[in-house]
Amino acid sequence: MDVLSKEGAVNRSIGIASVVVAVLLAGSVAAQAKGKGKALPVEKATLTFAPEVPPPIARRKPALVKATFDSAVKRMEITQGVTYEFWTFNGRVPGPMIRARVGDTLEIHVTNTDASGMPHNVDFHAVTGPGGGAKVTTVVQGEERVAWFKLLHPGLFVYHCAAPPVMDHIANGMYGLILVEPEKGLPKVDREYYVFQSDFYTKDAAEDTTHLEFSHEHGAAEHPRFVVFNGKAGSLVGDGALKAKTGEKVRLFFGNGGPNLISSFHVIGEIFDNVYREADLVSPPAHSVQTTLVPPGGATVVDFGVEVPGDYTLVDHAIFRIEKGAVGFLNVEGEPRHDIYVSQDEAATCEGCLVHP
Ligand SMILES: [Cu+2]
Repeated sequence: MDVLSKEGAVNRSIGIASVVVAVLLAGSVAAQAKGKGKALPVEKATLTFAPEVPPPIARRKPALVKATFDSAVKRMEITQGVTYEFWTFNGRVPGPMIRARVGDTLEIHVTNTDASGMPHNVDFHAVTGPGGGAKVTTVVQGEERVAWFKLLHPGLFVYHCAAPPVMDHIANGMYGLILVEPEKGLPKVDREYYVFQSDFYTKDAAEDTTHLEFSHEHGAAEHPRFVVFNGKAGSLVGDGALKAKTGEKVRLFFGNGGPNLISSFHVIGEIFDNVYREADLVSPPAHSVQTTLVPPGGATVVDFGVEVPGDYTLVDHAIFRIEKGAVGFLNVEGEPRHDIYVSQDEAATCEGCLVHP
């Protein structure tokens, strides 16, 4: 099997463990895909980084969907001019987004290139079984583990590292989203984006510092220095802003890694046409919603049409958090709609305004 062909990085016991896992899944799609019985189509997952979303699933039958997650520590900006040692999946925060379909089997390869020697793993909230897969995907530097998980429930799910201490692995950036489409897929929209909120905790430092370090103590006290979208203050500002045109329907796949804060997710100037509350893609969505709650380890899917051109602001409506980075923009281009939004005077911007550019 391919797990054994990896250039000596995988030891024999891991190979045997993988065989055992595959045998235990005998009769399952994973075993079938390995030549026992009717083969399932095998496809490599299209992995995207926020704010990009993998394309909708066109097929209407189950498949074996393969993905590889590598864990590593990487120094990147957390806000302009200030770096932080993030713990990452595939070198980014949040990690890649996976898109699959209910009934698919996820074949996940988990590797570790973290020179610190820390173990890492993946707990997929989309997975049914102990630890969401964490228990069978724990790896240290140079190892690879493979596991097969049948995706029994549709929904938008968070995944995260759950190696001990779990709060440190989440607080440092090891999370992301997996979308499991319902059998018939999701209603078509014009644009889809991946937005992920999280809070970061750093040691006290001088105002002019250019590097910040993690503080477990501030995490335990739930005292964040940053609350951000897509891993960095300002990731959805300026050139990073999301884009749309008037008349289009926009969908946001929104997750919250926490580790501590519940998001009161709101888009200033918009009302959500559809909210798939708690990312439940089975029940009918709620309509005409202003703000929706997204807990740590939870997600939501919101759809809205954009009618009026201009800048729309993504916030956590626990509004002090915009000073900690929880603000982003959606720029909408198009012709004015004076039948919907009109004023006597031109728009004016207040000095220092963080939400109305
Ligand atoms: Cu980890």
